[in-house]
This record gives sequence, structure tokens and C-alpha cells, in this order.
Amino acid sequence: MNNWTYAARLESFPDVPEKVFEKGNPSYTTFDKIDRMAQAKGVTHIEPNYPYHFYENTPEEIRDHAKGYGLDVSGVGLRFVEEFTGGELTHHCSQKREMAMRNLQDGIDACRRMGGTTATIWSTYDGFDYPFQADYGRMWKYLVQCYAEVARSNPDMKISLEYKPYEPRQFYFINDIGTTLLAVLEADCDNLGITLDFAHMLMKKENPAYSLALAAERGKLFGFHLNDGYGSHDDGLLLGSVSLLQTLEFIYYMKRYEYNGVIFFDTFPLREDPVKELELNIRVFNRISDWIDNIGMERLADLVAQQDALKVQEMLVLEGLLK
Ligand SMILES: [Mn+2]
Repeated sequence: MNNWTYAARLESFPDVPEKVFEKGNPSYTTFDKIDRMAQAKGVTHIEPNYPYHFYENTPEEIRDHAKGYGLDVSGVGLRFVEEFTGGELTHHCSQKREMAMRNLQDGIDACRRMGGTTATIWSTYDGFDYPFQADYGRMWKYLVQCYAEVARSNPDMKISLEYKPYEPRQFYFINDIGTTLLAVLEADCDNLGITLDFAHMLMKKENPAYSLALAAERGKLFGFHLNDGYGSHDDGLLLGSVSLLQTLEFIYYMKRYEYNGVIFFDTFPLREDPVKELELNIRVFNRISDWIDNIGMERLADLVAQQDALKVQEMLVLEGLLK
């Protein structure tokens, strides 16, 4: 019925979930995680994090292991290890910034070697916690220069920025749809775009569908991290479990802008079976997508055009969800 493709956060797949509590912080190999995730019905892709998932295996070994289950690689999540806690691309020391750039480049190379197409940068530490801790103008220029350089030197890859307002830093430089679009437009590279994380948008009190439209209108919608939350923290809850109507609106606009990238579930099933949790996310996504199709894209466009909150409530809530 649809051609959606799905991936999920590999870190959510410890081999035996109970051990998380028994042992505190067990380590599972990347293969263990892929073995477990592959059990979920409907999953089509993996998207490992660099460097965490590459300590024991080469990109080719990871690609081949996933292929054994019929899973392709959609891309990589680019992360920074603890030596960068003081900042990565914005660090005052040029050697540190060069190391950070090398880390990004190595991650993008790993992505390419696995057949992935999208490298998603989440700035783990490029932010600030205190007044007078950051030279905003200078650090912003570092960021934009680095993003432009990374994008230009990898024209065959999509480089996507995932923004987050805070956690673990109190502020990130790339912290909302506005700052992210500004950085992407200033860097001015066709292959540089944006990944929208639903819970991050809620933390920033954005309305997710509006952020989606702002990125999509400029051809910058490169990726999705779907999940849910209460808006204070990065809760990583099941899709649609808290903000169902906003999720419906988000998926409606996703279809309207004909997004066809992988649907990545960035959730944290700490007390749930991660295989069942992923299957449920896929089923909920498919159901919402079908629900929108049943109402009809044109009918929904007509509803939106009327700007009538009462009609929305009547049609979507009374006649739709609560019928
Ligand atoms: Mn995310």
C-alpha cells in the first residue's frame, strides 16, 4: 500500500533489555544490535552512529551484516566523543576544530562505504552554558564555514543538520528551525539540509508541521526523526502517544511535500521490548498515513484553506478520531 522505508535508533536495541538495569551500562556489539533490530517486522534500513558503532567493525562488515537480514544502510548519525565536551567545530583551539572536522569526514566516508546517502550532524557539544562563555559571532562563522566545507567536499552525499535547543548543553548554536535554516542558507550548498526531530521541536515549543513546511519550501527537508514527548526533555516516546493531532498534521504535510526519505524512529524504549516498540511505531505511522489518505489530501487541503478551528475539531476529532 505504501513505499515508506523505516529505520530506528540502533542504541535502543540492547540484546537483553533487562541487563540495562542489572549491570548499569552493558556494552553490546553493533552486530548484536543489528541482530535484535532485524527481528522487527517492517524495518528496512539501519542508520548507525559514527564513531560509536564502528569501534569493532569496518563499515563494510556492518553493511554486509545488515544485508544478511535484507536491511540497507540509509546513512549515519555523526556524533562527537567526550574529548569534544568543550566544543567541536566552534572550539577556540584550531587543532580541536580540525580534529572535529576529521571526525565528520571519517563518518561521512563510513557512510559512503556502506552505501548510505545521508550523513546527519547532531552537534553534541557546540553550544554554551553560561553568559560570557561564547563569542557568538565568531563561533557562528566557524560553524557555517565548517558545514559549507563538509558539504562541498562531499557532493555525492546529503549532509543534514539536526537541531536541538538544549541537552546536554544549555544552549546550542543550531537550536531551532530558524537558526538551522539560517546556517544552511548562509552555507549555500545544495546538498546541505535539515533533519527534523519531533521531540526536539516540541522542546523548542515549535509546531512541528510549520517547521517542516519552512524547510520543505526551501528544498531543505532531508530527514525525519519521529518520536514524541512532553516538551521539556528529549523523551523519545512512541510516535503519536502524546501529541497525536500534531503528529497527524506533521505527516499530512510530509505527504503534501512528498517527502520520500527514510522514516527514522528516534525513540528510547527503556522499559519496553524494543522490537515490539519499533513494530508499533511502524504500524502507527502506517495507520496515520492511511487515515490521511482515507480522508483525502484534497479534503484536508480544503479544510486548511478555511482556517476554521471549529471545523478542524469537528472533522478530525469528532468525526475522525472519536467516531
Ligand atoms: Mn534525533
